[in-house]
Amino acid sequence: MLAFALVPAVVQPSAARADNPIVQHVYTADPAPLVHDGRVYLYTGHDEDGSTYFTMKDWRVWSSADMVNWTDHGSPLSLATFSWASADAWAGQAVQRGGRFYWYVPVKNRATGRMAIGVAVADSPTGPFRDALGRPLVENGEIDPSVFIDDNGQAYLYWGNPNLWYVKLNADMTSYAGSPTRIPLTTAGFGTRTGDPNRPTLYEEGPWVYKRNGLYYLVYAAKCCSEFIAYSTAPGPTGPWTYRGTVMPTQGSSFTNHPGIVDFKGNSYFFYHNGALPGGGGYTRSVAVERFSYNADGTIPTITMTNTGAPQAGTLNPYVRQEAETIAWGSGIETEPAAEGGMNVGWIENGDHLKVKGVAFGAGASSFAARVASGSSGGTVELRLGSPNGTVVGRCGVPGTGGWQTWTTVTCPVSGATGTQDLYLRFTGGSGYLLNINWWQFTAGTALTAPR
Ligand code: FUB
Repeated sequence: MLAFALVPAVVQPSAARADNPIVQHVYTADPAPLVHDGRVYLYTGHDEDGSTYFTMKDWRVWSSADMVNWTDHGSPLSLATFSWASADAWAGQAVQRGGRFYWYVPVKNRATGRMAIGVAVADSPTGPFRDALGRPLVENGEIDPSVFIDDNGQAYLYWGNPNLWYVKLNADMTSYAGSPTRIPLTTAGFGTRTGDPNRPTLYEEGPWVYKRNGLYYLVYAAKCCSEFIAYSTAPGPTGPWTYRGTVMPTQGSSFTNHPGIVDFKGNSYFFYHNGALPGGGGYTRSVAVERFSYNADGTIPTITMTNTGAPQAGTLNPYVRQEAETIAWGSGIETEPAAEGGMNVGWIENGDHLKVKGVAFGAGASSFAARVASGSSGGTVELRLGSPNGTVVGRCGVPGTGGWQTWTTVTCPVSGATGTQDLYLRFTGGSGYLLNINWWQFTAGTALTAPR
């Protein structure tokens, strides 16, 4: 934890909400999910606290094995990654190819003052990402790149507002063949917009392209400036597109919305953003997710925003090390890079808590260990079931360790934690910041020894 003067403002969610939006401690926008190796990685933008414009400086990565407990991987990509970019870390998408991860993002080119598309590359889905080219991949003043790789290996980059463009990417994913082509925005392809003679169709921005059962889907934000999500389909990756209607109606307090769709563990998921957190709105957005099923004819049903979100896909194992920043709902906390690696939860005050959903204790846990640090006099980690005020199954004292990144492992006995439960780590103590927590792990059975 840094000096208190540098502490960011905390987004304070109300305790009564359920588990959607999926991140509570920062505002997130423009979701781009990617399934890799049994997890869904979620790439988002980041709206600054109190923002009054799309003042966006970095992107964030999150991941989950169950769609409800999300691990914060911090910010492995920012404007600073692109030496030629000056502003506007807007909506992008990451894709995987040949063991590498390519993240396409729109940013403002300092030299031209126009929006351009940059591409960053990494060897892991969580980065670190580096600028692949040292210059824009393509620049025509338009935004919101989306990449689709067809079954034959041909990759396509789509982007645009107010137009819609595509170009064929080469196999290196960082160069392209031919020239960008403008997709005809016909009313047959993209619906009819009334009231704006300059924009006769509904297409606005945020394309998301994928293929399912041989049909190509193009999902997008429609009709500024109380956007809804619409989609079109085509027999091929470049069209001709046919307008298919609404995926998500206009709803909530954000005037933009932004789609991302993946299949994960046998179900389909629709990611979007809204202004549903306290302080939320058009420039302080939050990413949320809903599970859905395609209709039998392949059409997408109308999906509405909820504050419950997707059901949990599986359970969480408390008997392996879990990162403290794996959270279903956080109240009052922040995260930061940990000196030991990864992220830790910090800025914890009396009464703050973390919810971890669907924890499979099975026959029972006997002890709890946590990796903690405290630059003050510490506090207590209460282990509660079902709610922040639910049954206490353990209490772990945390001493002052001499620094917010001076880590030690504390253990405490546990009793009464059986079956599958929502676990709450509730933090108590005096005034001010109490402690940081990096990871935790329960031990099964009756022994009261720490697992490490
Ligand atoms: O987040 C900035 C911009 O708002 C995105 O690029 C658009 O898709 C809209 O969501």
